[in-house]
Amino acid sequence: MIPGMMRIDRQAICWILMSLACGAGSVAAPAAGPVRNVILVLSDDHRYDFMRFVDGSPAFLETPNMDRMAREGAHLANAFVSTSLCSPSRASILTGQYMHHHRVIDNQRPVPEGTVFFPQYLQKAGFQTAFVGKWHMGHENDEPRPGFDDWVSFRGQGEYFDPVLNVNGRRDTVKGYVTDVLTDQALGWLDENRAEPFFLYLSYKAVHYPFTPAPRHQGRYRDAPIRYPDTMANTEENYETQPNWVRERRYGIHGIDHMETGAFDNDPVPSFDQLYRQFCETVHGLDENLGRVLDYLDRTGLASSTLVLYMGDNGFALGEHGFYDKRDAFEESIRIPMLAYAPGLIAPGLKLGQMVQNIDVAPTLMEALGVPVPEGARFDGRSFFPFLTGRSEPWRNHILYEYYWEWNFPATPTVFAIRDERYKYIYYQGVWDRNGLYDLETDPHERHNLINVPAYQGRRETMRGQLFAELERSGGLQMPIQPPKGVPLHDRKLRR
Ligand SMILES: [Ca+2]
Repeated sequence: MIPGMMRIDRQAICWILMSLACGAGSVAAPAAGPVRNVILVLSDDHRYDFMRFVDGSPAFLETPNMDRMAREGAHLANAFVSTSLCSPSRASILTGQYMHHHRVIDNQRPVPEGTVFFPQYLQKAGFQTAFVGKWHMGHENDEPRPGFDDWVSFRGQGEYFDPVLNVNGRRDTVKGYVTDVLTDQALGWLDENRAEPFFLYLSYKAVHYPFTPAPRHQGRYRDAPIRYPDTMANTEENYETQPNWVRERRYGIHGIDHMETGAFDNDPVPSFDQLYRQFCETVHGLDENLGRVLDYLDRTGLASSTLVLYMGDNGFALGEHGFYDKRDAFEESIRIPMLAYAPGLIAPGLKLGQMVQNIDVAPTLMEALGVPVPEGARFDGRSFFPFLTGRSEPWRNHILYEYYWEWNFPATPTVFAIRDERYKYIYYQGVWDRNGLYDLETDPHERHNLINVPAYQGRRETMRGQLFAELERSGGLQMPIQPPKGVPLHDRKLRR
């Protein structure tokens, strides 16, 4: 797209600096990793289980390309975020750090100065880098960010149709459906920059609310039957053991009784069924575009030298616990879809059960590309690359989760959680009635909170102790308090 002098100059300077660092007369060797190139594909709010090949996926949903990635590559079946919100999770992907380190704590404020994104390391190592799509860290700013030779983005959430794209500093309206448009931009960049090695970050707006399918897919699942989650109904059985805030969230914009309504109690509530089907139709268009990327790699021969990692930025509840959002630490919120595709490197049909997280992506992709982690870089995550190539090594047996209460969306409290392969302990800062403890094996829908069951007191104490010890060691007990900014949404409405 922009073969400009800027890039050439920057790369040339990098090579000179690297040569100097290696001693007079020597030339730094380009990275020689297991793969030459990486395409990181991110989607927004795509649930981990809304891929047809996954058990529990809606039976009518068609995702042939995600199915293909799983069949011909790897499915990371236990992938999680460390915080379930767009901007903080994106910052964790790009820095390899927990939110309590990178300090992108909400969707409104810009990234703190001095933040280093891992594509900056790739750039220094001689890779061509490009960003295409939704950035969403700093709401009003669509300007190029550090780490990318080429840049295509838009402000904040962007639009589903005819987006105004900032292409390397120049704004233009591009006609079309945003998922198609972003794929066009990404493939256009590949066409012009096929000189390897490269790193392309393709970040889709889909499936974020308002779920908007491509016109060609509108109504595709019009008559599809919906299987409602077990925990969706407003019954005592569903809420008896949960903290009060869980039931209360039903009555706000992140609950199914008032989701996405206007400011007044009597504003009409959209049809849950229709939203559910539109979500699926939007996923279908996302899948179709993922297929365009895979087909391009096959057609050009790049497939043999390129790793494609597909993932979501956070989960999304569609009725579970009466919720219609993310942010919380229940499974639908913290799990993400993740697929890796690299023919010749990743064995077809590989299914990985290790618990991996968004903070692992940066070290993983750097290892894939053979770029050493620079001294002074601080990754909280670890590379899971060895697992993709069939190697085994010791791995974590639990993950940490954090979310800070937001002025603008007050229904969900501050959350700290620890999840191992069977149990999850959730601590709510400032909530007085009860915390959470779930046995995911006997209670996968997290309906029965065991926090006050005497037989589980030992486990509760142990997990809480471990959670706070690890947070303290990591510096995660210093929560930033920001001055309120923007409008707090009047979340609580009358019961219906
Ligand atoms: Ca998101």
